[in-house]
Amino acid sequence: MSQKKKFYITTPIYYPSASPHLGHAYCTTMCDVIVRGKRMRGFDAYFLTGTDEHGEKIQKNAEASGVTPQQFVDNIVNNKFVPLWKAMKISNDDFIRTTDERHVQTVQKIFSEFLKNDDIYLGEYKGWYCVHEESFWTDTQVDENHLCPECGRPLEQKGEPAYFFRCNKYVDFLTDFYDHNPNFITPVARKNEMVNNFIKPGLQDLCVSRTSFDWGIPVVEDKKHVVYVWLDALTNYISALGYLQSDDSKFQNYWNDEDAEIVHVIGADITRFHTIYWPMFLKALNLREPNRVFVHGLLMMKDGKMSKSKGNVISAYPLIERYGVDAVRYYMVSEVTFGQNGTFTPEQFVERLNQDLANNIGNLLNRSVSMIEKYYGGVIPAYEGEVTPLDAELKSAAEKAIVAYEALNDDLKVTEAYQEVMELVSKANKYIQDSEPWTLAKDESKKKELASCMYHLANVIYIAGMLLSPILVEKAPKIFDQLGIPEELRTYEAIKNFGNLSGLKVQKGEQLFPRLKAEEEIAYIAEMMAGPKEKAAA
Ligand code: ME8
Repeated sequence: MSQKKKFYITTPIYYPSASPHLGHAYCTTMCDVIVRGKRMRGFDAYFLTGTDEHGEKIQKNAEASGVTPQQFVDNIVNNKFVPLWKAMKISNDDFIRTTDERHVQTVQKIFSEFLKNDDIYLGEYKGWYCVHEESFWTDTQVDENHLCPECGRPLEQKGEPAYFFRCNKYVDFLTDFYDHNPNFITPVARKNEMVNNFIKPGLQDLCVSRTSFDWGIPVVEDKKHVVYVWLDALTNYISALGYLQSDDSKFQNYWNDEDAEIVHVIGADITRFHTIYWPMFLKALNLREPNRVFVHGLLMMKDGKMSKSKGNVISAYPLIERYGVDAVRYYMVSEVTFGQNGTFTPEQFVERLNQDLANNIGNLLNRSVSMIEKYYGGVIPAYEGEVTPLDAELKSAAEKAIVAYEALNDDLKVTEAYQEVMELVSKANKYIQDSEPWTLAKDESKKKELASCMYHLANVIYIAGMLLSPILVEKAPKIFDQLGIPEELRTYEAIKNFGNLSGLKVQKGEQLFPRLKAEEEIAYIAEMMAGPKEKAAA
């Protein structure tokens, strides 16, 4: 049996009602950075994303476009989502669509199981319904203006026969589960919101079927009903692994094993569904719970949340085209602390790339490779241990950075983990200033110090390049090329062994992180935001 630690990470499955914007790309990219980090460290990691294709809203959008719902979602998924993930270099292992037959069958079997066990009953639903959010709200959650508490749109009163999931049967389980798993919902403020806003006031049974539209998974036992979208949608996390299907080996490997770490990454708008109903469904199925639901913040624009109606939606494409995918990935990880809200501005985008990539890592690489060429004909001098106190300090900082990086990443403090790396890079730049290799080079008696300085610089860039490789998917290999790192040393385990690089031949290549002309680029992005252009699918 494999000894590798198992790790399963998911994004929300997005609605293919329109093209994905920078916010969707943000969530998917953060998950990609996390999973690449885990794979790099030797985990048996599995990454799922996909699309949530049923529901009234999609049906209405399709009607408005004069196509069938299936044609409508096929078009958006194949021409917008899949190409964007390819362009962002997203390394998902699977892409689940809720219209996939495998998913449909699993949902129907789960529904039948719930009916059989009396977890679901037929009743009459009356409530305030938001078409946009596809959720009902109770009287106590809606104020006198009858606007959706989530999106602010007008709600409609609706009544219809519907099946309900007996939430009350599982409330005690849930509160007990929260108590015993304090990290289940992170950041913790989100847990308090759930308890105070939904659980304490008394949880109503959840509507799990609808009859007023038919774009959904039919309830086998009662064909007038389609499965209401949240039971359908949440099930994706296990249907994609083969739960209740003939081949459930992935389910057994990544879910049905208490030692597998399972993480759902979501935005705050869907916390209720993932932290209240999903654990209840799993309990009713007698399945284990995920380890964590990580609620990330929103990427906003200066005038608030990105939304089509505001016309402030920005797509990742034009940014990737102009600045490269690594720049966009790096910006997302570094600018917005994972778990907090952030605002996209052209000024901060350009500033971030210039400060961190051009001035910090780019500068360190250029200076170091140039000096190794100048003083040693491009050959990294032999590692002779730490010759000066400055060498010792730098090496110790590098070792500490690796340890901190692992711990922060394991705790999903992704932004902080990469800040550690950039701090190491800053220290290496300062080390050059403090060591003054140009002075050492003039002094015959300082040959040892100069060689050691060059060696330490190369080794620290190597470490930083590896730690940044989950973000800089294109540039990290080019950093290694410039340092002349052979394939067998391009592993995470290898960087833990300081002193591997003696005698390697560096090779100055293209400028990997050119400095952007701030004014020009800020104007360019601002113009792009004013009239977002979208690249047609390749
Ligand atoms: O809610 N900034 O799909 P959805 C950051 N189908 N992230 C953002 C964002 C922004 N401005 N806007 C959206 C659904 N997101 C359901 C999910 S899961 C079983 C079903 C991200 O297309 C964020 O992760 O509305 C949010 O939770 C998700 O997109 C919502 O995507």
